[in-house]
Amino acid sequence: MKNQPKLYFITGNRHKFAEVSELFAQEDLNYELRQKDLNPTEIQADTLEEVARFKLSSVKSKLDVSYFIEDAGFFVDIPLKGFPGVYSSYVFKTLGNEGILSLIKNFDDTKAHFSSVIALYYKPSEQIYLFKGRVDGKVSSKIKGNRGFGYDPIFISDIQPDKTFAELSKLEKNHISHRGIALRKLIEFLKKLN
Ligand code: ITT
Repeated sequence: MKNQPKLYFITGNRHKFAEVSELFAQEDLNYELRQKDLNPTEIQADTLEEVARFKLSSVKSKLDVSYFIEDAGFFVDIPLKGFPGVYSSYVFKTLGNEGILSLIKNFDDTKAHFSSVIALYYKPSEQIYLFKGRVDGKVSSKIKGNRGFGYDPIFISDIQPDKTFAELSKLEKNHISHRGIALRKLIEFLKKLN
C-alpha cells in the first residue's frame, strides 16, 4: 500500500463521517481519510461560515496535519424564515423532527434547504479554504424513512420529490446533498494539488 498523507475529518458525528468516507472511497485521491473527534468549539453566530471558521481554528493547536471540519444546518425558509439554521444542533436535541412538524402543521406550502460549509486547513500552505453546498426542497408532512440522521426523515429535495432523505441510500443522498456538493468541491481542490 502507498504511504499516503493523512487527512483528518474532525467530527463527532459518525453518520457524517460515513457519508464523507463513502464519497472519498469513490475517488482516486492520494490521501488516507481518518476521523478524529476533538470536540471543536461551536460558537453561536449568524452564518455557518463563521461557525465553520471558528470550529476549524479551535482545534488547530491539537493537529500537525491537514484537516477539515464541516458545519451543516437545516433551514425552513417558509414558514419559519430559516429556523433552525445555525441553531440546528440544539433544536434537533430539544424539539426534534416532531417539534418542527408541529410548528408548521397549519401550512400547506413549505420551503426548506440544507447547507454545508466545509473548512479545510491545508498544512503545506497553512491556508484555510471553504467549500459550500446547498440542496433545496420542502418539509415532509410526516416523518418518513429510517436511513440517514438528524432532519433527514422530514426533508424532501426538489431533485428527488418522491422520497425523504431518510429513504435514500448513502450513495443517493451523497449524489444530491449539501454535504455531497461541498465535498466534491473539496475533492476537486485536493486533486488539483496532487
Ligand atoms: P460535528 O461533530 O461534525 O459538528 P454535528 O452533529 O454537531 O457534528 P452540525 O453542527 O454540522 O453537526 O449539524 C447541526 C445539526 O444539523 C446536526 O445535529 C443534525 O441534526 C443536522 N444535520 C446536519 N447535517 C444533516 C444531514 O445531512 N441530514 C440531516 N440532518 C443534518
